[in-house]
Amino acid sequence: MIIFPEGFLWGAATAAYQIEGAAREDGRVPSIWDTFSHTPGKVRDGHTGDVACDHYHRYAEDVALMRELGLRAYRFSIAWPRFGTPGFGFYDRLLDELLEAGITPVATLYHWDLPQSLQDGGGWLDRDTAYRFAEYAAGAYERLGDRVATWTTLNEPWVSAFVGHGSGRHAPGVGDPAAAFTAAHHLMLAHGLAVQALRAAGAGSVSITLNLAPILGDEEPARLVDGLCNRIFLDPLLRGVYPEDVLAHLRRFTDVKLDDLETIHQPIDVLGVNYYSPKHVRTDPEAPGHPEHPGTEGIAFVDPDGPVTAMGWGINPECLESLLVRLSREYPGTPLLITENGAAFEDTVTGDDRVHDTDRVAFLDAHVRAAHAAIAQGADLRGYFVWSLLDNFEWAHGYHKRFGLVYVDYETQRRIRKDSFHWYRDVIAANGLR
Ligand code: GBH
Repeated sequence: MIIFPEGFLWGAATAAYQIEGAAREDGRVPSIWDTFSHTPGKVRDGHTGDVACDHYHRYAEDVALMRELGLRAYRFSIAWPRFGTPGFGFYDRLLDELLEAGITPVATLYHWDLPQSLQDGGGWLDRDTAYRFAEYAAGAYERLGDRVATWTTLNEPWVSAFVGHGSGRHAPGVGDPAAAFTAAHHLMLAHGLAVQALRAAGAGSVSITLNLAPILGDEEPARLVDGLCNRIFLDPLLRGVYPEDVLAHLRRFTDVKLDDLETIHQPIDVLGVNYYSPKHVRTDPEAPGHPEHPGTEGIAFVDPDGPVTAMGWGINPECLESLLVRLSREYPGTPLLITENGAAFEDTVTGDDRVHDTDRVAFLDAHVRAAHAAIAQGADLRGYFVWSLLDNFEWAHGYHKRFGLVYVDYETQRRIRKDSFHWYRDVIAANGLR
């Protein structure tokens, strides 16, 4: 038997734009993802988050599913575009429902839905956006702080910076290396200012979630790419410095003002880790570099040679284990939460109304075991959240990729529990697996 520490936080995660819908209700203002998804050619088949899983109206049914799963915690995001509007009351209702069900709420303040009005003023390329974010954080705390257990400032600043501004595959769709690095720094500043604002308002537990990827392959390029993906956030957040090699990239591409490290280096109570797959690199003098990794001329990003998910991402649970062990050794003293782990596969509903997602069960099973192995090696891991509770709007892939424990029929909004839902319920009930 593999048994987790008592009080281990078994959870599931979602994000506002991916599930809520109700995009024009109760005063919600447009975000960069409304603009982006409504721009032809940006999202597969022109899908948008206008309706999504209609969770804004169906939250009670969805919390009932969480209760049935036995979730100890639920990680959701608050839509900045609803802040200061009557629709913000949605989070009052959601939180009350969660607490009623005995589920611990973990709230993320920014999961990529920047108000379009702020984008029009420069978005993350403008320092001022970081100050606006801190004001929003304080205001959200004032409204909801009595019921949220842990506040997460940002979800995956790497994606906001380098996918949003480097390759432009995500909103706001900018393709400019200078913009990517500038956004990365301003996101870090926003985090630091928001932590200060949350603390001043009385918040107890504060965190940030990073997507971290072990980099496999030739040593020299692996080290460089590790800097650009992982240490560029870990070191300022947890050590108060930009590593020398990363600083060289920042300085090569941008003249943004960088002397904010004291502000960025705020103590946090827990580090959220989103883990999906490692990246593989190789030295290749011919390689042009990768738009999401500016500064990688001469480095080839290669496809994994083992099994992959429907996203084409390699399946590698050992890398979750090594990542957690590395974090606990190189950045000791900060408890860890796996705030996302999961996989998309081609799910089909069978005649008897079931979804036999054996591949997802195997994926989750292997990663839960890897998490346990990391704990056995001393990693201070406090919880594990599956991405995702529900199938949802998978950004540029629209509704074509399904990550949920629960299948969503987007025609009827009917929810169908997948086999992985039943598997996870058993894991939570046993606090482990055999
Ligand atoms: C998360 O981001 C998001 O937080 C969430 O909203 C989203 O729905 C979920 O994941 C699923 O996509 O091409 O093999 O090198 C995921 C961040 C960064 C993970 C890029 C995969 C590329 C893997 N992703 N990474 S690979």
